[in-house]
Amino acid sequence: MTQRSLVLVKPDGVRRGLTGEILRRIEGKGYTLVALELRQAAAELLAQHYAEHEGKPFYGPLVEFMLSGPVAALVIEGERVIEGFRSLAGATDPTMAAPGTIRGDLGRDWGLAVQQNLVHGSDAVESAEREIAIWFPNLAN
Ligand code: DAT
Ligand code: MG
Repeated sequence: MTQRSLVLVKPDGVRRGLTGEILRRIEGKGYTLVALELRQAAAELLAQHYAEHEGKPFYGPLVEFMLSGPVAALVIEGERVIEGFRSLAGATDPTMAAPGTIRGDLGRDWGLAVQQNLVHGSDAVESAEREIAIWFPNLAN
């Protein structure tokens, strides 16, 4: 089942120069890049992107962090890419993320909040469609 997923290299990943390493893992796995853009996200776009988390205690700090610098926004495509990328990314908390994953190998947890976990990846077909429409309206079907 070929799918598309919306992936973000978050500001910590771009700042730390890990964009290439993260792309290497995605391409190495065999997923195809459909879109790739370095972008300073606007607050309104992030509010749409993180609408499911509005009202949670970490929402404010999360949006603030995502505004702190450019993100690399990607659409990737491949067989079961939605769960496949989440598997590459590892658990949300970098300390708990398995070695071998992006967050497990490269995530930093000391003195940082959990939200600085390098990457975002869509978690379901519906959220991928919603997120691709937000970030890349030209690609929306
Ligand atoms: P994921 O990014 O693994 O899909 P999520 O959708 O539950 O995780 O949360 C979105 C982001 O919000 C996550 O990447 C980091 C941040 N976040 C989640 N839970 C958090 C918490 N308990 N404290 C601080 N930040 C959190
Ligand atoms: Mg999520």
